[in-house]
Amino acid sequence: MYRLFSWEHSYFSGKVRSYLRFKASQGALGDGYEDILATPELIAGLLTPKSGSGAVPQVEAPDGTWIQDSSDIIDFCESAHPEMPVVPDARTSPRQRLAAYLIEFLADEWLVVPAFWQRWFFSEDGRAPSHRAFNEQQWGAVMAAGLPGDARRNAGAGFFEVAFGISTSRSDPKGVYAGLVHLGCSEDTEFAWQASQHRILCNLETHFARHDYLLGGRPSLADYGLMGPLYAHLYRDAVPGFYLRTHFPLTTEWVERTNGEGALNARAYGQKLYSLSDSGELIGRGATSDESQWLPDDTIPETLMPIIGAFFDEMWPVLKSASERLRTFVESDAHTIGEELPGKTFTATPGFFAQQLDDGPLTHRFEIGGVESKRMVVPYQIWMWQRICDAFQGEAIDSDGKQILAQFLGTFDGGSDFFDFRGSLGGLRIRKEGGRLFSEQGTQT
Ligand SMILES: N[C@@H](CCC(=O)N[C@@H](CS)C(=O)NCC(=O)O)C(=O)O
Repeated sequence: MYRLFSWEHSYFSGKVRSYLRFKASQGALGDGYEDILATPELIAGLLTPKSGSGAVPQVEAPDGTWIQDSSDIIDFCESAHPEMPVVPDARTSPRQRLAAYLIEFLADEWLVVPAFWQRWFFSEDGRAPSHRAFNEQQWGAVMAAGLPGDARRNAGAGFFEVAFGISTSRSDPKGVYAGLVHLGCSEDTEFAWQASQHRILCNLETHFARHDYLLGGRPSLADYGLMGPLYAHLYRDAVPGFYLRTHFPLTTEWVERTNGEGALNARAYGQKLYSLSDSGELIGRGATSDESQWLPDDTIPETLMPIIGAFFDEMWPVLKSASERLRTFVESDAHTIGEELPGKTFTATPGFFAQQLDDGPLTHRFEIGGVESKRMVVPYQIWMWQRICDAFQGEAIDSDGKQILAQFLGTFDGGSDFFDFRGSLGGLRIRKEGGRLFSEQGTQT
């Protein structure tokens, strides 16, 4: 069995759990998986020594391989269990493959900002409505697992003060509050980030009026990627959860469908809808749209185009500018190729504060919704871009496929540069070892 170490309230755990549940439900995950609550004891004594990172989710494969990072976990399982794939094939479906990766990227590394903001804004002192109590309880369930309910709640409340300085979140942001500022979500930009999320939710609601999943009637990496922001933060957390249910009912239904817990009305892949024959027999058919398949002939649903458009309009310019800053830093005397780079996304990495904060070399100006601000460079995001480019290299794609992709990318502002990773980074590559990132000089394009 696989072992998934996760939290119910964690962004990236929601992504991996729903994916593993799907694979297991299709008999495509060997002996299945056990979902294990990653308590502080397990994080300190097991996860961190194994991967160099205390982040969740992490997975131990049946052969003992240890995998940190939601994208690596999915890549590992897809290659070990190719049945019922969630990533469309590069040769037969290059557009759908690229769309799935881009939506995962947007969900992981752009929507993370507004989704985090929602959780922590509505937990601050004096907010109305407030879901602080719910948030304390869900964190306490991890911090003091197994203790009585009120002790769990107190543990959550204490942790918010000690780790995140919640009562001084605005005047002296710490922990997650500092992380939001490091990612460019400050008093100047917070509502522009919310507007960005709102536009994407509106586009999703339009899409789900026609299709049950992002690529049609069957789930893909795009769906599991979007479960990051949509499950733990925008669906489970009480204030955004109310807003999602009341304003975006189809997107809410999609969360239940994609989470695969068996919500009957939501009609998950593999579930049947029954009608009666003339003689009163039950006749079953696939319950999801589009004959329970991705759209035929590598077609991108028309309603998906604005969501991919959001990637190119909003996130892509920021990523390009971040990659220029990273390249300049790596080529400077301050760095030697092969050295470690800052790690995962939520906050600046200890040991790199001088680079990622204030006006350090790993900070840059960016714009959101017409507001200009500053944020840190996150090398992990450049690694994700590299991972997508690698997924279209070599044998994986033929020249027809390349042409199809060039045409497709040409329909988005700046899209034609997407596969020029090598040109943009000047040959720099990022090597990921468990939860740690290092620069390296590459030969691959
Ligand atoms: N890029 C990573 C991010 C993982 C991550 O940052 N997880 C969060 C929870 S969703 C976490 O563990 N935060 C607490 C910590 O880093 O100590 C992934 O895709 O798995």
